[in-house]
Amino acid sequence: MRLDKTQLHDVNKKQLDQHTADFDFLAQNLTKKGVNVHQLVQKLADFQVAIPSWALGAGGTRFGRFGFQGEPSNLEQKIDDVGLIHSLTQTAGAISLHIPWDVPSDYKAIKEVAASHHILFDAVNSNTFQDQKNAAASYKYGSLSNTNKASRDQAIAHNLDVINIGNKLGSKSLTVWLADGSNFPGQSNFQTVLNHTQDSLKEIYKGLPDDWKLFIEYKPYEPNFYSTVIQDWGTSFMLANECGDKAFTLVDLGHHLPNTNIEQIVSTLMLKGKLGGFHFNDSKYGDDDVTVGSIKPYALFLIFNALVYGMENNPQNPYPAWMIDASHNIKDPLEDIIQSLEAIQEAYAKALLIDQKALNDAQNNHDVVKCQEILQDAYRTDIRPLLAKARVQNGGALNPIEAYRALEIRKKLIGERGVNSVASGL
Ligand code: PSV
Ligand code: MN
Repeated sequence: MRLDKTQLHDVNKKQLDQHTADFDFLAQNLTKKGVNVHQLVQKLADFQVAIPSWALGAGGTRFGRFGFQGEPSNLEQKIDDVGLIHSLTQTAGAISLHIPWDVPSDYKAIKEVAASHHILFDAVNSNTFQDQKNAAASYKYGSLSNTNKASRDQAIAHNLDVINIGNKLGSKSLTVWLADGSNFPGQSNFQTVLNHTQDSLKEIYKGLPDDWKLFIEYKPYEPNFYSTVIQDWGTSFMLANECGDKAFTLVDLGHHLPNTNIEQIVSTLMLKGKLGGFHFNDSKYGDDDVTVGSIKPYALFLIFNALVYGMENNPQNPYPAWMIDASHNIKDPLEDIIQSLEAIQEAYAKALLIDQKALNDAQNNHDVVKCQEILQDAYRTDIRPLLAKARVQNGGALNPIEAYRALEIRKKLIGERGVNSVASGL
């Protein structure tokens, strides 16, 4: 289904007076403080986040999965869902595909569907954490790191296939996340598996087109619970460096042990020009299973402060590829993604409000209290009218969740796809 612009316009109309009053009040105050509001809104309007093709259906846990009615059951429908989110938020202008879950059968047709929604194809993701039907070799004991050469070769060949598929769609990057690791002490030799991983990544890197990037994602644990081969940013950074200039580290917010200082990791990587990709989610205990900004919004703001600083001061770092990477099993997935996008934009806007010049002066004067005041002044500003302005300016909804519900989008999707349609995903 597609959104009818006039319907959206009608929903917005009811909230327009209140929005205008809120925006004018905020814009006046910010202008008094020397903020260029127009520029700020434009930056928000330009900020786009890719939606992973696996997050459009209900997620699951190892204890089961509760489906969500009207899930997209093929790639075209997944792109339609991203199109819906993008129409409402104007922030989701790209999709990130997971191969082999989402291999297009008709490339031309799929590209046309995406183009009709103004959706680009962002990084393509390989999958060497599951054995596919009729696969010759198994990944049970690892993929790129496996001591069995046949498994390594198969995993390398798969990544090269993924590059090929992405190339036909216009993607420009490959994300490699490895589940490889061990469950028990002594199960594997740390040096051997790391060497195999390095060699395998170099083989993949050789097949990377000149204008492509390789993103190497890290994760401390799960599905393996004793060791993970690419467990932290240092390992990823080292592997990326050994591969070459087109290889980068990918930071996924959920892939850190509790209380890790992620903003410091981001700063170090950007200084060294090696932050390539970024996955958004939030977590209380581990991994990535809750909505962005729902648990630690202040931490997200501090991370965005590091990202904004890097984007403004580190020309050696490419513009990062942004993606939401969350998958849980309770909410309507589309509503959840809309909430995540709002939280991302909110943290970004607040980070943009930080008076960097004043902060730098306070840092140089060792005025620690002032440093905190500057950060918290930005964080405590209710910037939501700026987000609404950026959305509406691009043709989106003043309040995407309210519009989604007012337009009964889920009900219509169920009508079109049925109650039992199931999306592939994590
Ligand atoms: C597993 O943790 C994971 O969520 C990784 O973050 C990847 O990005 C994603 O799956 C898809 O492979
Ligand atoms: Mn991820």
